[in-house]
Amino acid sequence: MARLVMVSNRVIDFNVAQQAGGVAVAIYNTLARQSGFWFGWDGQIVDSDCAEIKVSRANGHMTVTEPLTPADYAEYYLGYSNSVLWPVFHNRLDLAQFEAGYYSRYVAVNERFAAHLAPLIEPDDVIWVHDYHLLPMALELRKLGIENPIGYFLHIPVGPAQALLAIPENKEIARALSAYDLIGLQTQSDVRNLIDFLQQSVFGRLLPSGRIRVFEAELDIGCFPVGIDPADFAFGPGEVEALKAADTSETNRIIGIDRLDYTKGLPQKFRAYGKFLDEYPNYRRRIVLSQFAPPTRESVEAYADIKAELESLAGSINGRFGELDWVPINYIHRTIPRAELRDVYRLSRIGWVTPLMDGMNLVAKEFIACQDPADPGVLILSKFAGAAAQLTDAVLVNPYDVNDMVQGLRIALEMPLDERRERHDRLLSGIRKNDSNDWSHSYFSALMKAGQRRFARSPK
Ligand code: GDG
Repeated sequence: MARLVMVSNRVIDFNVAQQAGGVAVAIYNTLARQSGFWFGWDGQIVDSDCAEIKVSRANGHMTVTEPLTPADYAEYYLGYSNSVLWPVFHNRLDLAQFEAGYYSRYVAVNERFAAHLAPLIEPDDVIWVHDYHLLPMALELRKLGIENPIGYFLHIPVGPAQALLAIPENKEIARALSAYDLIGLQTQSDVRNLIDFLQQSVFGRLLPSGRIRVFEAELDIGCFPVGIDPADFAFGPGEVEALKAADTSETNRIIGIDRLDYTKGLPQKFRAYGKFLDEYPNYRRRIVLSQFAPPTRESVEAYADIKAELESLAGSINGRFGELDWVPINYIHRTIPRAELRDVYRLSRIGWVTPLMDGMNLVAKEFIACQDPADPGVLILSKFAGAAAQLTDAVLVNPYDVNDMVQGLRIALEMPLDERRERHDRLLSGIRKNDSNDWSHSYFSALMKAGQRRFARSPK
């Protein structure tokens, strides 16, 4: 079988517990099943131009990593990736910072990664690049003569073409995309938006085959919704009993787990929770919202703003409704160990996942996987998460509409057991069917086919 070379901005050490972040979780699960290696940044920032490349092997897995310089970190990572591409693709043009210098550093880091990766590529390797940090990777690898199939999967959503067209380098981005054999996206709506963008930015032409012609290339763009591995969240014999015995809480826990990101709709969630307590006083003392919000990209201004806003909202709700023996919001701004996630999900009656826009959202799927089928909790899910296209049996809400959020919470809290079971049953079978294995297999085989088509077309 072909070796799979995964390329992503951040490589997570297979030796350490997994950290927060959906992309790492998805790649980690795939490489646990297929031979190959994982290439990217090791998370270190080193003040030197002669970056040292590290090869590590652990439990049969290989990673090849290198550090970034402080300027790379500021301009490639915090700058172009997280202050331009992330907000624009999430349709937040108001938060985009189009600073001079960001783009050239972004391309330079991609060029350097490609120069370090190219010598490691063998003829039968299949290269799978992940996410918005590495959009130009295929173009840079092609310049170095790499002819292997190269696929790209974008984990984030694709906002409307009008937003993408505002990026000063939008034509360069379209050209960079055209160097891939296959572009994978999370939803059909993302596929439509990207095609629309390519048509408007560089006169891309939709072909009868469904592919799109961009410059000289014929691109495949498809929808491959990322899944989880439900086995990661399974409970062994006796584990649930021990967990329940240790749980002394008498309130119904509502769980939120989101990186502290402005796309995750956390202030909207807190405001809706405050309104709910106001309108339904009989629920006071009976529920607690436990919101984990691990820190992320803290040096980007927009992230510091959201942190301050949330702290103030949590403080004012607790101040207004709290009692000596009841705190309505339990707000935790730390990363929790992955091993504990499963228990927290299981002990919660409600999973409250209401991003303003999200590529997929794995937390929604993880919550479902952890529930007791005989007495399951209820998932409240934003209509604007990619996951909503699949998880139609969740209580779907509009996070911008505070009344809809309040009613969603009420419906979830009051849902009868029969209905909870039926909904959970359908949700769980969907998650099992479209799991992470299915995601990587279907993407990988589509990439092999797309690679063969390009090979057949290229001049001999
Ligand atoms: C991107 C896209 C897309 C969270 N907090 C902790 C923790 N997590 C884990 C969760 C989950 C993952 O991180 C988060 O994944 P999401 O999918 O919810 O969100 P993003 O990080 O924004 O991921 C997203 C995803 O890529 C995959 O394609 O779904 O739309 O934005 O697995 O459990 N894990 C630990 N401690 C925490 O505090 N250990």
